Amino acid sequence: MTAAIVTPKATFVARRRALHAKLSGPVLIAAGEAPSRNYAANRYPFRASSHFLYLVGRPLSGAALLLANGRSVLFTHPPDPEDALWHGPRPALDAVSHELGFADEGGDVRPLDSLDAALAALGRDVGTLPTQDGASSTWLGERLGRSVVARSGARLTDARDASLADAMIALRLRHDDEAVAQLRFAASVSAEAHLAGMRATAPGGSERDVHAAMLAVLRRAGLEDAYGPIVTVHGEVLHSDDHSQPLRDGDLLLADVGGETPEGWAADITRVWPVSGRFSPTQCALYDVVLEAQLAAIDAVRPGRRYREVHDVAKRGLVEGLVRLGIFRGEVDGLLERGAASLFFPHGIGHLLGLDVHDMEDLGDRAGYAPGRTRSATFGDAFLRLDRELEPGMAVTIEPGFYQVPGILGDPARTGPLGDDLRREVLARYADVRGIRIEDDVRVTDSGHEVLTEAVPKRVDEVEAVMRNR
Ligand SMILES: [Mn+2]
Repeated sequence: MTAAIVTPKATFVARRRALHAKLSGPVLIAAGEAPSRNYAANRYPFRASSHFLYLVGRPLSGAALLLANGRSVLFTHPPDPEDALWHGPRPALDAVSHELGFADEGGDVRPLDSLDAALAALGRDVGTLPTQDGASSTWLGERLGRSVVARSGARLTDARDASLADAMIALRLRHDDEAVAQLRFAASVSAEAHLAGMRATAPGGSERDVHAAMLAVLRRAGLEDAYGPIVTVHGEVLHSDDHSQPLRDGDLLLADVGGETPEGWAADITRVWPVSGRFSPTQCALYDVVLEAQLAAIDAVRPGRRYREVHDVAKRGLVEGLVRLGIFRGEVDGLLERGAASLFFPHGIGHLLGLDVHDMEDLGDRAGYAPGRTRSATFGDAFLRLDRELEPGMAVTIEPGFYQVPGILGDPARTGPLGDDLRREVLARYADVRGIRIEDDVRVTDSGHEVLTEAVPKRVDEVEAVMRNR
């Protein structure tokens, strides 16, 4: 098992310095609150804001980082005699200051109840970022004397907030060496989880067996889920969160599972394997079509390449493969123009990966789309989450799929343009494939790319070999 990696405090100092250099005024970045579940004292596990984690590295619930006039000041809860009884003792503020590098950079760590006075001294003329939930927005809004938006997709109407968002994006788009080490750690443990999932799969079992085996690997290594795990024999339900189905001989199981490190860095891996341990000939044929499209898309990842073109490479590879199988008839360019790819692959080829599994999607498309670019209006392409030129240091996922979604294949508005060139009598032979997705995490290097998740087998013979030895 890979040992946990702790980012040195000098990295957080360097990141805060880099942000200071991009700021034109004071900013406050809140960690967020832990929301309560069924009653106030029973809380959801706390997950700090990714922007806060990027700059501070520790999930300090309720804390906030103030960057003003070149100084970094962390406001957090001071030790309380009650802590020892309920949660264990908290470190003294000057210990936190040394541990997280604030002392080293001439910054400071102060009690949270002195934040309002510090903000008042700045005339509360302070930029901030959208929060993760309503409670955090309320808290932050009270501090700043204005409303602060919650959650993703929010349009930033305040110029100070927009400028802070752009500064964070400029830093977080390209990962530093310590971020890459975290991504590798998340990838390596998540890869082991997928191998454990393959080994826990057997006819007569349940999706829950596989789900539990995969999560056990993550938890033992200290990782939480980076997103809601998908472990399903209904891969055509793109984000299924049901894990209750029985595993039957002849089913394909789709697992989209990735962990996040204690510092918050994510992995995002999808594999598909046969419950029986052997792909049927029809499953094998379609799986290979998706795999070829995925390998072609990964091959296209390099600096300067526009990510939308990588999406197009995957769409073309998929349609070429489906023509080879006889599911489509005709010439590939024309089929693509008539929406052939999105009938079976109705989502984007992937997204940015970092501290968020969809990195910085809390800022809407501001991070994913280069200035001036907007989402396509075309079905399928509209779900593309990234449209930038790739640059060294970026990390993205590459995750094409093939799904037989009844709501799409039964919709004349979608299938009509293909007419008889969608050969349903051929498609009917592939009824034992409901959903396939193959997803890897790929880092853009100076000369090309590095697949961070290559430890998870994906060729048919490799997957079958793992399952033979289970
Ligand atoms: Mn993904």
